[in-house]
Amino acid sequence: MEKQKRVAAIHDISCFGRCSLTVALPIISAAGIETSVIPTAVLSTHTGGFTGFTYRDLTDDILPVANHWKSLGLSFDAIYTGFLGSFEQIDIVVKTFETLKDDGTLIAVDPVMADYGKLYSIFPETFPDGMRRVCEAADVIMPNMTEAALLLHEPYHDGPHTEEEIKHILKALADIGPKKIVLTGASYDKDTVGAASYDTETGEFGYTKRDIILPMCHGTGDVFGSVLVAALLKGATLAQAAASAVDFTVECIKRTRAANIDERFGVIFEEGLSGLNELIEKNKK
Ligand code: PXL
Repeated sequence: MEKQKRVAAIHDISCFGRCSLTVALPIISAAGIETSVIPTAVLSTHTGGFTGFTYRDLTDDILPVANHWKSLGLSFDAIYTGFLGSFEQIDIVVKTFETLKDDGTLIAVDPVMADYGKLYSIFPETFPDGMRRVCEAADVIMPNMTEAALLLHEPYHDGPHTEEEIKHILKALADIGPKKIVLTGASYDKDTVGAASYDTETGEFGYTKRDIILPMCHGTGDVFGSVLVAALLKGATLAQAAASAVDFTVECIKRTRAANIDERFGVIFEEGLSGLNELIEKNKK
């Protein structure tokens, strides 16, 4: 039997609302990958649309956890990080990569900070440049269109986009440092949206699109990122992994829309878990 892969997922725990660790842990585990966690903060809910949430900062615990793991000689096939709770966590997360990575570790960064043309109000204007430093240390990044614009200091506009625009953004993001780029929310016409990818090592550009389903649901970025990381560790190419992430996420959105639940409650991903490995394998062909 092939040796089981191991991921370190470094995100907050939003206790209610299905995002960050409450999504990454079940999804990556369902793909058969051991998932260790470093919680960066504990919140009663995520910050998207809820008010009055509690926030327990765990910034001071991140490096001690990493150092303890290092002392145990643990090694990781990937380190996956997303929403960072404070500016201070930026340098700490980069230090954590340095502490835990070895030659075979894939550093996957979702630069969660913005959507629909706007930086999340909880973050200072200086945050995107900090997030750019985290991306510099990554092997694969997965920004949405807004995050890409902020990382690149380029203007944002709603879709549709031209193919030249998307290729320009993918290449400019690769110039930051990561070898693999997945750009979500890339749209070439008004009815569809998808994920565009660029692997600088193979030169392959990929694109998977689906019909737009409105309104948008919360937590889809973390579902997408978790499937992407799982599929990459299962040997998918970047374009194949992005296709699995799109397929899985769209099924979650459809279920959630059909159930007509509050859009802040995250997406119904649980029903898709038992078919995740099959989906990843199907897209590898
Ligand atoms: O889904 C990203 C995310 C993660 N964690 C927290 C958030 C968000 C997005 O708003 O608020 C706490």
